[in-house]
Amino acid sequence: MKIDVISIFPEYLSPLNLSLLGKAQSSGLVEINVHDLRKQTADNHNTVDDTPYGGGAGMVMLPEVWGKTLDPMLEENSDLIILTPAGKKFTQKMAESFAKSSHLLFACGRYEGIDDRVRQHYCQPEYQVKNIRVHEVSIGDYVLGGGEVAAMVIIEAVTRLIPGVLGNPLSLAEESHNDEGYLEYPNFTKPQEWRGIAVPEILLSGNHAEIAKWRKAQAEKRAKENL
Ligand code: JBK
Repeated sequence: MKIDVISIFPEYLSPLNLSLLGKAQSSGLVEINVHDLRKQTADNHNTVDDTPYGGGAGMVMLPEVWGKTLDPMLEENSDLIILTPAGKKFTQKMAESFAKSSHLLFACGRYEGIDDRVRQHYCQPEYQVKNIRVHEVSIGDYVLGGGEVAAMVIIEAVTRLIPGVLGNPLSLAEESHNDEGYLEYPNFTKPQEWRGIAVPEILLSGNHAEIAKWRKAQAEKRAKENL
């Protein structure tokens, strides 16, 4: 899978070279390139934004600098992902779908976002016929300084689903067949008693059917409490 990330703070994305993703890159399973949006600016000040038409607070990113940056990167069969608090909420289902793509391109906006004509432009039929899909995605209802961290969240969730990226493929199989509530039961390891608190008896019983039932009940209880 090829991943391009466009940002005015490319250094902010350096964690992508660490850990699991660093290994996935050296092994050739994933190729990540981070691009500086300011490389395509036309003026001495490297301007990337301007005041919004219609007034209001903040600044809006200029469409032309995005167009110049994206045009040469958008080859056939690409998913352009625009990070915005107004986007569709990111889910595991979306991660599974993006994991099947050959090319993900993340547009990280800063300020009040990117001029909407950028999205409109790449949604046009000439791009659709090239199998270029545009997605506006949000990782949650809170205010971030920009889309960089959101892009990293999505990249981590997606790349670990690529065969060979995860160290232990068994943990993937377990997640998928348990689907939703897979991480939601409480976990325990050694020692059997810690600071006066014992591990629930059932987990020491060796009765796998009863353990599965107990975990499901615990997960449901937690889900209710966290509503
Ligand atoms: C937020 O993806 N997001 O969730 C996001 C992207 C850019 C700015 C934001 O405030 N929430």
